Amino acid sequence: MTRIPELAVSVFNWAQLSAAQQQVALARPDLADSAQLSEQVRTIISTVRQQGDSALRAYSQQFDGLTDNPLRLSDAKKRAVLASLLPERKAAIELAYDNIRKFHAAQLPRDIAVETSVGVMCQLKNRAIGAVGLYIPGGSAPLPSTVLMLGVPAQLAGCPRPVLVTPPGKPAADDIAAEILYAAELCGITEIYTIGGAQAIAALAYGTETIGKVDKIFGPGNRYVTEAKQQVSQDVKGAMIDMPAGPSEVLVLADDSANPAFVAADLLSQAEHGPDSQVILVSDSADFITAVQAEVAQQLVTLPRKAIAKAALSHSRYILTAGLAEAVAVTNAYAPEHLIVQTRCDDELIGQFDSAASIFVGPWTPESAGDYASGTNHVLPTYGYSKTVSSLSLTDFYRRYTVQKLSATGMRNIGPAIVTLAEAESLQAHANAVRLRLAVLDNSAAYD
Ligand code: HSO
Ligand code: ZN
Repeated sequence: MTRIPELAVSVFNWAQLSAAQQQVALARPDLADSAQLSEQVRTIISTVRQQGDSALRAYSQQFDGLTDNPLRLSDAKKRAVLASLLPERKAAIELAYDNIRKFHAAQLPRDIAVETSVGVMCQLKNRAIGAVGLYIPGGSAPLPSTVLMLGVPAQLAGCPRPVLVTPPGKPAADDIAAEILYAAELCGITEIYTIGGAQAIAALAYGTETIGKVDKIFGPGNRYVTEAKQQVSQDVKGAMIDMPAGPSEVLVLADDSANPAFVAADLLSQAEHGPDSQVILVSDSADFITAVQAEVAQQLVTLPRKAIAKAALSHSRYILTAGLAEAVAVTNAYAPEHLIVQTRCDDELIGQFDSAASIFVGPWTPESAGDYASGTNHVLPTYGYSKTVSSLSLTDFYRRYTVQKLSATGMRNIGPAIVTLAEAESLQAHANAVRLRLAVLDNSAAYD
């Protein structure tokens, strides 16, 4: 007999809550003790800027207990680690790589050229970003899947310099998981550094003796990494970042046609990510919520990461709604990173969601499918940002710019309107730049 641990999960009856209570029910956890955290991160960044590699080595000693971090992973070490990769893991990484590649290749942005008036040619062009830094979390669960989610679009876009950083391994800094290295190899990433945390973000953003500066930094990380990304993105000399982020989250919307064991497993798969993960169940059936609670308690006991999952579940919520329309409204108000829908009428509901970052439909679509192998990207906006920020896509690895060219005819066609608009804004120099040209054209028929 397995012992079922006590889980104090709050069940809310939505219709009985005041507007203020509803807000509390959908509130995200407060982001850490920010003033102190941001000061610590600021210090780390400025130390890396001043002292470069030696600061990285010192932090490696301080945070990871490593006396001599070589920083760059050598080819010899990479080959040795890769030789240990199990064949079934290799095959699984290849399957995931293929699907992620297929889905992202279809997102290729197209250059456009439009003649807006006769003789006025406007173009929109896409060019891959030059150097991209890919942050792969280490710690309690190294994530080779994240290498694919960042590395595949970087490869498809043709970014000339993809750089991977990941926290050092144990007992030696360059003991990096073979799965991470194989995923990197498939994505054509050769520059790999064994550094993590805010110091790795600082090194990517500003460069050191060993690590060349990058233009944009991608990938998830802990509070320190997230804060460091925020700080370097606010400095013109720093680097751009992919998206703002908070702790990972899932909302499951299910009715009593769903399988409580499936739903419980889906909630737990998110809960095991970290103690601050958010897990929400919204259902119009009280009996179903009770059944899921029992399943969660039962499945939890067998999980190796039960302590983490339990911590996450302690601030998860079960919300009972009066019907599915209300369940959709609650979901839209929360704006989840991941939304799992398991109801009798999934297809009717899908069009009604206006703010989820990634939607998983029906009993055979766990979040794990998108986390690993279906092809969609698992780097997603959290913390309600999905109302306006999109999931990571191929276009994030490009910059867009425009090109325009007016012929003499084009200038004749739109010049007078430009003069009128410039005068309306009292910007005479703007008007003159056009007037001078129109005068030349007026005096000569030689221009077409
Ligand atoms: N659910 C995570 C991604 C992930 N899950 C990686 C397993 N490995 C955030 O979307
Ligand atoms: Zn996951």
